[in-house]
Amino acid sequence: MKMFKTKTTSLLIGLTLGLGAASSAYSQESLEDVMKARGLTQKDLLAAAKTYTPTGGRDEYLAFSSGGQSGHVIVYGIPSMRILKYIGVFTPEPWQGYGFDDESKAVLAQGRINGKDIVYGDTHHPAFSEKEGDYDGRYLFINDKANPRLAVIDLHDFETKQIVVNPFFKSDHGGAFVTPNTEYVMEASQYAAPYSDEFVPLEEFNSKYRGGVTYWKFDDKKGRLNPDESFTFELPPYSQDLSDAGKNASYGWGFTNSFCSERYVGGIERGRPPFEAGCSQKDTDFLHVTNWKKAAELVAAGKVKKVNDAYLITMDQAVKEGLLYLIPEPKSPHGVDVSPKGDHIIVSGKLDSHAWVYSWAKIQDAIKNQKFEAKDPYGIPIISLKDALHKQVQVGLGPLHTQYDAKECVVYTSIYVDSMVTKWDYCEGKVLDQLNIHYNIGHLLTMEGDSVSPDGKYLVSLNKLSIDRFNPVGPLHPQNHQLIDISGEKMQLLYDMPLPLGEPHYVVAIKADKLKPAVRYKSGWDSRTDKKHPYKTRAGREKVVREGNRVHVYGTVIRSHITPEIIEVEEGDEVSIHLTNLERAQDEVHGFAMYGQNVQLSIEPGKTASTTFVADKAGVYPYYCTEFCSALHLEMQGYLLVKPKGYKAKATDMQEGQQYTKADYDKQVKTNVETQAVIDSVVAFITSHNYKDFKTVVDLVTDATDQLGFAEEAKKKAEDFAAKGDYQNATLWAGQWWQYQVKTADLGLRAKTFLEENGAKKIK
Ligand code: RUQ
Ligand code: CUA
Repeated sequence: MKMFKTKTTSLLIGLTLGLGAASSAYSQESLEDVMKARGLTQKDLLAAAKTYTPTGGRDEYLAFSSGGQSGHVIVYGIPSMRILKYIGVFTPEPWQGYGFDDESKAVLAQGRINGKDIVYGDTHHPAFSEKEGDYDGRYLFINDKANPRLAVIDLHDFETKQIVVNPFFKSDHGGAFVTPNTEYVMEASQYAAPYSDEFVPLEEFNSKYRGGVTYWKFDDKKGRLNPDESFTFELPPYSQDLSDAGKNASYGWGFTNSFCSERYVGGIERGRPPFEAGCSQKDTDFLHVTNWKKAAELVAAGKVKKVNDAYLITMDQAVKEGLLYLIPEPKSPHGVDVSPKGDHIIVSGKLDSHAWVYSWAKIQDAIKNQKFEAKDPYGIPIISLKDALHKQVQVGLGPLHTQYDAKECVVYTSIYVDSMVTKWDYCEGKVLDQLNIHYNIGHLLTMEGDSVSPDGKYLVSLNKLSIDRFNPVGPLHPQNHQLIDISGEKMQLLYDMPLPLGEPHYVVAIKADKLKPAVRYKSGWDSRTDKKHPYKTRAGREKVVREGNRVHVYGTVIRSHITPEIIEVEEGDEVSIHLTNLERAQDEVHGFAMYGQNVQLSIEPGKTASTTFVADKAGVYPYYCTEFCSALHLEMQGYLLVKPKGYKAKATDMQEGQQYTKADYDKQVKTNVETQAVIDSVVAFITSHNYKDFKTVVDLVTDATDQLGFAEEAKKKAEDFAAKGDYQNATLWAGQWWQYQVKTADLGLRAKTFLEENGAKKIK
């Protein structure tokens, strides 16, 4: 222990004197040597130079990927392809305390279905909030296909704030797609089912099973979806698929694909041919065109009835009001993607080799002139293909999704069966370039590719299979995201990134500088409700409040202790521990884990997080901080003592492990005086520079000042005990005084380093 102290002190001094004097040991090898040793070509080097991001470097774009079956969202940088974060959405995630603290448990509980906790999601399509059709960097939405739900993630802190359950569907796929001013978020069903939770035999499929598309109203002020103002279009049981919101020319409209418009129901065990046979008989399926703008007006005017406590626009009403049309589209289509100007809509059929380009102007004409070729069995008018089609273009076998380039008329379509990306011109209808990928591409994304102003630059191919691309890791392979440079005429493959967390279906990428994430919360903040936490606690105000057998602990965490360090309750008590992180400095997160109670919190600076459990068994329950937050992190610990009912204390005094004398006290004080000299020199450096111009440094200095204040208090206690000749307590408090000094110095040194690295100017 003593040795450690001296070591730390000299370390501090060392840091103060000569920081940044390392880095001399680069060997003399040349680029050619490395190329030879690793078997790299010129082309490889070029690709590497386009993705390599030197230490400290940042990415130009941030990609938000669906986490597939993991129920999370994965955030990575482009072009470096470095993973930056997993965001817990539908699934508990212990690092973030998601699904472990009371606050996030309440978010997950919003996603219960029929009273059942659903603790995973099959996430498919993330979507950014938009302003005038451009990503505004404020929110991200994502759907869960298995349990028809949508989640709202606030990009101010990258946390999930809300989960809503669809009031009608039993699965979804065509979500999340956002209207140009985030008025609504689209969620289309996938597998038709009855709208009620009752049993309905499959024999009644055509009459009682339904699909649909829900437009979830987004309340921009609250940053939450509002079920009370949301509405759903009842649709035929056609297995609705992907959707997209119209923009510019097609603003106010939404587009939703379908497959299996045959309405075929399989049943191998009943002797019926399987779904796949009956669902691919017809040459075309239907694109559903819905007018959400007019529908919203009907809802506002009180003209739409509620079913299941939510607005439902029946097919009859939609047809009568002219809100719903069908257009034939290629066999078993998948993606539907509206062009940036909103004047074209591209659909590809998985079982076709063409991409079909529809003209919005033609569709509008047909609607205006009430020119329909027929009605479907539910009375919905069908616009004929020739009255809607602009072009049919041969792009390859199994086209799925299309993304737009910054260059007008240029798009990229993923070709699943042929495993390639086709670059083509949808105005002229000609193929421009093709690139093989490995293997079986699903979605693809270009930078800001589904906004009104795509950036082009990079394309990421989301491959369903990775087969032999990476070191084998057993039968379950990672997915492969391949980065492609699309800035030139020819596409160039740059990089393979394995993604080992579920099957990410879709990814959206945003210019990094559009995001303004916080580094801390306002002190005592409930991050899930975005309000002051009712149990927020300030330094020195920690307390334990008991009402009957309900115990609330108002605690704090700061380097390097948890207050309280000893919590005493009785067997059978229901205990809530609320911890507020008092730090302001960036990245000073504390964790909180406890033996045997399924407790793991992540308490970021400013946050208050709570855990509630019943202390049903008498015993000793150590707890500690789970983030290596300082040199004395391991000592950031405590005990929950659950006493048997009616327990009477037997022992009197603590059994001290060590006795201290005046000599020990003097030695500690000497160390402290030396440490103070280090602190003073750091302070002198900081205050002699324009540190106030650096927000990060100001925060560090605020925290350091706090710690120094605590050091003062501890110093006073030590001196009082010494004056009374109680060298036991005097030495211990002198030790605590030193602890606060170390933390002050640590913060100070970080501030000093920051100033040095960011070109602070000397002012005196
Ligand atoms: S999916 S590979 Cu969007 Cu769910 Cu297309
Ligand atoms: Cu706080 Cu470790």
